[in-house]
Amino acid sequence: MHLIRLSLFTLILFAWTHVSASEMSAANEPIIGEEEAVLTIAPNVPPPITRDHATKVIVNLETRELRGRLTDGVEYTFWTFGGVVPGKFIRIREGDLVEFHLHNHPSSRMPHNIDLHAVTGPGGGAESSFTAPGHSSTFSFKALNPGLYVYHCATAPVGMHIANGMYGLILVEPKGGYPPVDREYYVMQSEFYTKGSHGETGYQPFSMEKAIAEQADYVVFNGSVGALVGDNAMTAKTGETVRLYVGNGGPNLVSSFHVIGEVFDKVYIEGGDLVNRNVQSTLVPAGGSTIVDMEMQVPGRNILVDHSIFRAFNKGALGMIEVSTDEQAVSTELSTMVYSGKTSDDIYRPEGGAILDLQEEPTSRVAATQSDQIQFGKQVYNQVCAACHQPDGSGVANVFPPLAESDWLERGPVSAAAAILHGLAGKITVNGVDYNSVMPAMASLSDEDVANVVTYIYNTWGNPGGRIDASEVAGIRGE
Ligand code: HEC
Ligand SMILES: [Cu+2]
Repeated sequence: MHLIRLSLFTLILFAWTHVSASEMSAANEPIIGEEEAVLTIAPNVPPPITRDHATKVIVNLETRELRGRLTDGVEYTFWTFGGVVPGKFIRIREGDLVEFHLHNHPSSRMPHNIDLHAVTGPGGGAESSFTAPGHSSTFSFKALNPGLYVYHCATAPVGMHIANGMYGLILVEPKGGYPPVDREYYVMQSEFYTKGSHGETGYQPFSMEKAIAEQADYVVFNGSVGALVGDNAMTAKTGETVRLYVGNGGPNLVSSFHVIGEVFDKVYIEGGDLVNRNVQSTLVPAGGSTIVDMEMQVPGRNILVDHSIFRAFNKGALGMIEVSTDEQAVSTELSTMVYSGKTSDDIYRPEGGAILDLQEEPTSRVAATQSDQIQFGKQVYNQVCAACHQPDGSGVANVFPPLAESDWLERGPVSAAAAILHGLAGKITVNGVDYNSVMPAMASLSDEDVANVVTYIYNTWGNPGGRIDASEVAGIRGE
């Protein structure tokens, strides 16, 4: 009895030490030899690691501030890791000891540093790597966790360093490696905030205000508009498997990463171990990553987008994978079975034939009585005014003045109608509170609509009553 209990105890003890030993093994694995890391420029990825042991890897990365093309006709001063945006791709193996050398080019105006999300240690290396222009810093770390990680500059103001292009990816391959694929590419999304609006030509400085407001002018893959389009497109042949190492530098936006015309066969969610299958769009957080695998069965152009779709078609978040037919491969026949292309174009005649004319809703309602005016005016209010002044007329503190019990309305319906037609700007006082903002002119509203909405607000929320009609509004419009 005693003996059994003892052996049970040793068994548990053995299991416990065994588990913790395998957890610790990345830290304890002996380091054999030394090599210099091969760093690549996007969309290229360094070759897979074939070593079956951990080694000491030397990484040399240079920060540099360079003027370059953001889109055709638009120049920007990029702050870079390795002279490129996104920064150069680093590939190591789980258990490796990395000796990291960060060099800040003498022409830099700013100090820089690096926070690698793969690092276990304070600031991900940020403190130890803080480097003045014309200096180099060295620190070492052990790659304990496999996966795909973002690195970025973390020098204050951090947001500004990231917004200017200081981010990239480091891949820590698991001990056994990832399953092999035919082609691997590096894609990194990010946004730019410029003084001028999207497309405004010339040199564009960074806009801190827009970055804080998260109003991106450009959302791009690989550092500029068109970096993965046309001659720069990624390529593959039918029947091949393509893996994308995808990162999001942000600084603010979360990407709804999607490839038009493909389904991700596998997604290594957030760049970690967990594999999801058969995914259409996958989220890539700012400061996060994902790995996606696709088999390319059908020839043609596959378009990479952030499926927050205005970013793709209006701000630049577009890329391409051109898939050409591999004539040798049997897959040609297969591909036409997977997708036929257009096989016919016929006339469509629905039964009954006649197409109903859509009766257009009258935009403007002519009201015979004051109570009709109030009723129609309420609809105009809810469609046009409520967004700012709120459905109950209470306004928004310090921004939009109230219309409910507003003493400003003592000026009379003519003033209110004029404010709607011509807009209202500059300081006004409503119920003792100052507002200094702008109400846009809403001259596209018809005379009836303006008359009705003014009559509505004057007869609602405890306001003094009164009315104005369309002919009076027409007179104010002409002023
Ligand atoms: C885009 C937001 C916006 C919309 C839409 C808007 N307003 Fe305003 N409105 C304002 C702002 C801002 C002011 C204060 C302007 C200033 O500070 O000079 C204002 C002021 C007013 C005032 C005078 C101040 C008060 O509180 O009595 C009236 C009356 C008014 N709006 C009526 C309307 C009506 C009616 C509509 C719909 C037809 C409308 N507004 C739509 C933003 C808006
Ligand atoms: Cu920096």
